[in-house]
Amino acid sequence: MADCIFCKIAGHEIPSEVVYEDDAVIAFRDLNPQAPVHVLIVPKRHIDGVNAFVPADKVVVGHILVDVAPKIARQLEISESGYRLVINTGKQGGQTVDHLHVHLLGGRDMTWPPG
Ligand code: DGP
Repeated sequence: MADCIFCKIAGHEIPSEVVYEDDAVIAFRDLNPQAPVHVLIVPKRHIDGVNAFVPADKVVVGHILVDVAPKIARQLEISESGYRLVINTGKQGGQTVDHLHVHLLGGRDMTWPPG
């Protein structure tokens, strides 16, 4: 999608620190990390966010949660210590980029609820 920053990152038009990539997904370090490990896992195909899901999105969302997130956690050695997966949705949910992304946060103790 034109003017979508994460589409541009997915297309390697804008540089990022990629930690994982396959045909459907790219994962890269957050520009403004909130934890020692802060990675954004993003479908390459543009999806606005959770409210825009259609049934076919189950495949890529399932891939992110079942395959990619735990793989990156192992790769970055936070699998055993623990980590948090977050999807901010809409204005009050704190979503600032309208391209679906799953935050993977770890490397420190998390507090609850998030502020
Ligand atoms: P959210 O607030 O849930 O929409 O998270 C958006 C995140 O995206 C935020 O933590 C900062 C990050 N971000 C925004 N622009 C860029 C960028 O150009 N590169 C990278 N690596 N991260 C970005």
